[in-house]
Amino acid sequence: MPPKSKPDKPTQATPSTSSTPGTQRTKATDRRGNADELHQGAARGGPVMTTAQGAPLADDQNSLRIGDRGPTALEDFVLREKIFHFDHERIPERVVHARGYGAHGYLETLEAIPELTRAAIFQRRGIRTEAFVRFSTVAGNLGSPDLARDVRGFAVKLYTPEGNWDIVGNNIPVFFIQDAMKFPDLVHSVKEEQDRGWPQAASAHDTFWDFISLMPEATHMVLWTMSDRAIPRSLRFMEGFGVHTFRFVNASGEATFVKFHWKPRQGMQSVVWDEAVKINGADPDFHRRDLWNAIQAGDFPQWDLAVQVFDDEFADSFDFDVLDPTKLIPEEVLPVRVIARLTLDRVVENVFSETEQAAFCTQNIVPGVDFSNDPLLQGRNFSYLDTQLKRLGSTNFTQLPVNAPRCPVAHFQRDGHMQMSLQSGRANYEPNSFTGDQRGPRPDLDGGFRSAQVPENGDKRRIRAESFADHYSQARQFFRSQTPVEQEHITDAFVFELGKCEIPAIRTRMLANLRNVDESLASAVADGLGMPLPSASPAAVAPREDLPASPALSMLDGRATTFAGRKLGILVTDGTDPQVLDAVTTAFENGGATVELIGPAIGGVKLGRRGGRRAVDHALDGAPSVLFDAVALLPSAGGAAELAQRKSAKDFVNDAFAHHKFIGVGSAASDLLAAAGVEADDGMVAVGDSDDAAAFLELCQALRHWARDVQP
Ligand code: HDE
Repeated sequence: MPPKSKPDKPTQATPSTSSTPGTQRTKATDRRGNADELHQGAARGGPVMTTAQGAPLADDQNSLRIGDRGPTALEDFVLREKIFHFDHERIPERVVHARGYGAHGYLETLEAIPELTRAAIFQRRGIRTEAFVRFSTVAGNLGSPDLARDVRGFAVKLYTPEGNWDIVGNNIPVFFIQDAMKFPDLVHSVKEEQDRGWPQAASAHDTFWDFISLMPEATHMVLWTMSDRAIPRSLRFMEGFGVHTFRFVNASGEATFVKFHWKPRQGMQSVVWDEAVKINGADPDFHRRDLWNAIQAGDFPQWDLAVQVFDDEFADSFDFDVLDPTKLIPEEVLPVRVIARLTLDRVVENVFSETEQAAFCTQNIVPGVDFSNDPLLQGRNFSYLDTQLKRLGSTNFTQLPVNAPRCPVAHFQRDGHMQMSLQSGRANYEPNSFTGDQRGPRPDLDGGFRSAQVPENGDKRRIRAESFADHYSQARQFFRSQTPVEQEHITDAFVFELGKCEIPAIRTRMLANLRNVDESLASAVADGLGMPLPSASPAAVAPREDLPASPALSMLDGRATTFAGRKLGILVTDGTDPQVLDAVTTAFENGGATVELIGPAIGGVKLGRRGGRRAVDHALDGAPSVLFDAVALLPSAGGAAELAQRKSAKDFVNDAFAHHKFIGVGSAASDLLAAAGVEADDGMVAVGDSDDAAAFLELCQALRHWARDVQP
């Protein structure tokens, strides 16, 4: 029975004056206007909510009804407008890189390089250029988990005084394919299989490995995606790469080749696979939360923009074709040169308006930058512009605040869906005699964009250059440049991924390809799969043995590490010693780390030694140790005995141990360690009193205790 309505007065909802629900901005610079007006309106007792047309609302709770319990009137424009807009809230997600997270910041030029490029932002040291960066995974849908094994997109939009320059890169310096023609095939193979609709955000399935095993050119990149680079601990702790060879062009029109690198000043760090799987369950938003938290806490992530610059002579003498995006130039062969620093210092205000509507286009370059003939890059230059129209629905997407250049724009592109600018004047064509000085492009050499003058000729053919034919040598070089720990992780990843392939022939074909990379890798993967090793697949060019290891390709080899920017989780209970707790907290916070407390329940704990109550950040059941970079176990004796009975507490310790984390062990934690079946090793340090905190922090600076021998 429907409840009887009250006979007298229908309820009138009074909108709260503290909310400003209709606040909207149309210009990036219009940061406060509307909100202030609404607040002032509210203060004057005026309306706080309006329709999209601006009509003040008296009731946002109830639709317009005929009688108390009667039908809704079609006349209810308030309801219709609200539902109409809601019905159309979603736009198509990106066909790849759907899951992403963005932040604002700036690029500061550290070195003027006018001899290389005439780009305005590199003419003087100290120039600051506004930037927007969007990180992403590739294969997963918008709602997929952050810790999928995948490449990460690293797309940077620089709002320069000469227009927007987008460096749409990845966290891996090479790509799966050499020609844009194969991109739809690659993406189809990795996305959910079309007849069943799974798996989501995973390359561990038949169609992906079918395609990869049939495309030897993908081998180099899959070595990278099977490495820990594909499961970064944080978006802040990964490198970025422009991948393709681009060109710099100076004021005299002289061109050089250039490759772009982003070097994280926070250092590099990844998680292990078992940890990634568990993070995806415990916090699918792990990466976006981490970035948001860091920026909100004022711990602004930074990357150095570094370049590898080279001329035709180097390109001709280099072992591989610099136009082949499945190849890199080792830093030991051609060192990187730092020219600028990127800082991310502001989170977005609205994820849809900014991150979702951000439209990166590889074709967005500025005077002083140009493309090379890399066939993948050339194809991308079509795809990105095209895809924005599909996704954002109008050629006028460049007018959205996140996409709008910060410099003046002047052109005769007119009309189109959602034209936001008032295109005044009589003439909308060029040349014309109405617009005076602004009548056309700048004729002078210094001002306007000019393509690098490069002679081109040749027969028109569909062909893959011979110089692109070596598919295995750099894959081998990458594998051999990894530390044993990293090699083991790569092997485990291949075993896991190929183990998910149902069709044995696909696994066999991949093993045959891996024999061309490294015999020890191929046989370890075959062992892991419990399959015989097939003969090596025929290679178009025999893989080279003579490429020297490149330590720069490893994440662990000789890299300086720090615990700054990382997170310590401290397990506390009633009775925890406040002095030790405070000493550890202070030491880590002074070292630039974040400290979070985990208690048996979210209500907090009552510390020992008259320490009083202490709030905790997490309840144990919701905060597995995978969410932290290191853990400290500081329960009281009674607390430890109770935790020893709880599976979540034993898992907390077990996982921290299994994931090679450093563990600070309080004087009363032994019951818990014993219950978890964990034995002390060099990766554990006693934190029995306050003096131990510094030693614990020092240990944690190595990030992981790789020497710990644990089975995956
Ligand atoms: Fe992309 N890629 N891509 N890609 N890509 C897109 O553009 C494409 C490639 C990369 O945060 C799409 O706006 C083709 C290489 C990033 O918004 C689409 C080819 C690299 C992002 C597209 C490639 C990338 C994208 C999907 C081969 C690293 C996310 C939605 C010829 C250097 C940007 C969109 C963001 C997004 C096409 C290959 C990086 C469809 C055709 C190589 C970081 O246009």
